[in-house]
Amino acid sequence: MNVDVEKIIDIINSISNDVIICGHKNADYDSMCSSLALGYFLKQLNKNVIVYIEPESIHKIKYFNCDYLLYSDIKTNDYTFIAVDLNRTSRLPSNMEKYYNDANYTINIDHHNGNTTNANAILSIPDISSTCEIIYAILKKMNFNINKLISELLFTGIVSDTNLFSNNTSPETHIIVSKLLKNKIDSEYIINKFYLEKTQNELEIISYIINNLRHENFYYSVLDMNKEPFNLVSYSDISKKCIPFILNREDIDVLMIIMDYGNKMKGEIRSKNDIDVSKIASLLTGGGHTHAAGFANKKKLNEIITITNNFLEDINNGN
Ligand SMILES: [Mn+2]
Repeated sequence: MNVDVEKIIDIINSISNDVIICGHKNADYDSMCSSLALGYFLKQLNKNVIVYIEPESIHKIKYFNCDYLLYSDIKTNDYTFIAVDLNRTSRLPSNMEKYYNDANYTINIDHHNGNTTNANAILSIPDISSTCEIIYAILKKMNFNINKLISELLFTGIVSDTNLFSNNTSPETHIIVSKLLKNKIDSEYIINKFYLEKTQNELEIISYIINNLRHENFYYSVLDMNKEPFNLVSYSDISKKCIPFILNREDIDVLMIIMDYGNKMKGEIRSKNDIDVSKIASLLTGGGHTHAAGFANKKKLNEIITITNNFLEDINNGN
């Protein structure tokens, strides 16, 4: 059932069992930080809550000192499962899907197009910058004290999902950010640490893509994910820290980075024009936003290229 912010507040207030919060697999900062902010908030409401962060990502959130919120072992049978920042249950970490399916009640809070989670309560706002911005709206409406920790978490998620305020923002996003900044958060550190700073491997991937771009109706590059440096960088870091850099090239309007894992293909698509790449992603078993989307399938490379070329040709022909 689709609900609005007011209704989700009623639902959250009425939770009397345990709570498990989980974002999408290959989590980015919007997913992790919205989970932690919501977890912290529910803890203040005296709910028994745990947040699941994939083990390989836990080091990324050390700065926030939220270890006490993290999942260790799930012993409860009576719980509400809150899935954040995802629009399909297949986007959950694979070990968490059964916890979603076994939950007494499911809540989904998200901002991607085309929600298919079938959660008991779905708060889906596709035109908003980030799940962190939705969490802000919920906390604000509940008159919850947005302290420094919450401000840092929400700021980090918004920076990550908007590519440092370059896309998907609204006037409201900037108003919210200005309020978060008033809590004396170290925004310079956060922007550098979580967004601008790159590892040597990330820079090598950027360099590889720049030198191996192919062009048909769109620009694309194929990464062999079983080889270095590609297998040394997480999917979300390739997506959030490397791809925006490539998209800066002035003549690139539509960009696809195809990641070949041998047994499956994954891809990230971006556009700078009015082409809705979530439509391309849905043809390739995926989804996302108008200007940023992703997919995963077992198709051959040439099939992926052909499907995308055909879609873009249809648009060029005005169909
Ligand atoms: Mn997000």
